[in-house]
Amino acid sequence: MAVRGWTRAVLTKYATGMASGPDQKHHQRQTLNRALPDPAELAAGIRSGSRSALARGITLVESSRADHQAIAQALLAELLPETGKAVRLGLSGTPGVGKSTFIEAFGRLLTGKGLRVAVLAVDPSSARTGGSILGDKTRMELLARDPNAFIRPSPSGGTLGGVARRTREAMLLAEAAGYDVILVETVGVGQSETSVADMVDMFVLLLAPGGGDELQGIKRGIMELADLIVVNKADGDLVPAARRAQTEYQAALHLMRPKTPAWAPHVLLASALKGEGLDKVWQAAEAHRAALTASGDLARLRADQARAWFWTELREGLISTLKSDAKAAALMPELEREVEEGQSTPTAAARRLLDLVFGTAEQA
Ligand SMILES: Nc1nc2c(ncn2[C@@H]2O[C@H](COP(=O)(O)OP(=O)(O)O)[C@@H](O)[C@H]2O)c(=O)[nH]1
Ligand SMILES: [Mg+2]
Repeated sequence: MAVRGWTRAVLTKYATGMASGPDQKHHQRQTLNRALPDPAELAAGIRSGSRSALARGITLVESSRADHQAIAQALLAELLPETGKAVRLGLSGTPGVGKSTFIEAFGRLLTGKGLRVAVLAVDPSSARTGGSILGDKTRMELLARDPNAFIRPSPSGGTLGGVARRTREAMLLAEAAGYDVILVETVGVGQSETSVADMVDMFVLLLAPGGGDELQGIKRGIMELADLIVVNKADGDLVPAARRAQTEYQAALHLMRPKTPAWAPHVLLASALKGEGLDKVWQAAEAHRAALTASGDLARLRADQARAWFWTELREGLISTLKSDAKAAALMPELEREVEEGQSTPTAAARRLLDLVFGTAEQA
């Protein structure tokens, strides 16, 4: 396999960079083994359900070090046949809507049914805020201690694309570890909803009860992503407002074109705080999965997502190849200036850079 060949090359490179005496060699091999786990061994640990092996695998996936990435990719290649079995759910909502409270209660409902639940997050702002999950882990205290749940905060730092990729790969590892449901949380800011919707089977939008103007504040694009809307906090004095919101959102959804004829997005009421309405949310997730499996949409959706992810990787890989090419990197500022000053068209400037690195069909 190409990935394995590449991994071996990188590992060999690291291993051969070591000192020569037999003792030293032995010592350094041990150090290497400690620092860099064997992908097959780690895969076995993850398969067996070891939480520390899964956590270690995710740490490798999140690392930007070339040697860590090589092992992470070997690990993923090893475990790929065991991925894809989980129900992949996305959950989004603005801060304060009750995501953490919901995940705690919903997660415990699922583990109570004998299901194993992994909670991951996509939060590109987590470097600043400490993470959407980590920041309020107190709201998930019981779930965090549940042996059938695994909670992992968002990888910190990096671009949304980078964070999303690491979360996708963490999701694959969690699936190989036998988790039945993967919940991917994201804070409702900017593009993160789209990137989560692009990696899950079902996207759930959590909203709070509010007046009519509430509806105006929600971007149409975000509502279009939703397979299910849950109006949270439908308890106490908020019940009438929650019912009104349900009617309004339902009317708004009717005006949108559904993603597939197999599933009509709809609006449920819940109280994460009181644990009410959560069973209905799970029933909807099961019905969604059954409908999309029967129609063939689930397989198509996942194939589309994998293909789109491949192209994203390819684009990002090409850009970083260009940037790490010394000649190209040296030419870039000059080309940027020419484009800024109108001396060159962006097309021609990009062409020159590509020709420099890859050559042209004419030259070949
Ligand atoms: N009344 C009521 N309050 C809730 C409910 N769910 C969450 N909250 C409260 O809303 C606040 C924000 O909740 P949190 O889970 O941290 O929201 P997050 O920022 O989306 O993760 C907290 O004070 C929660 O106790 C609910 O179903 N009903
Ligand atoms: Mg939260």
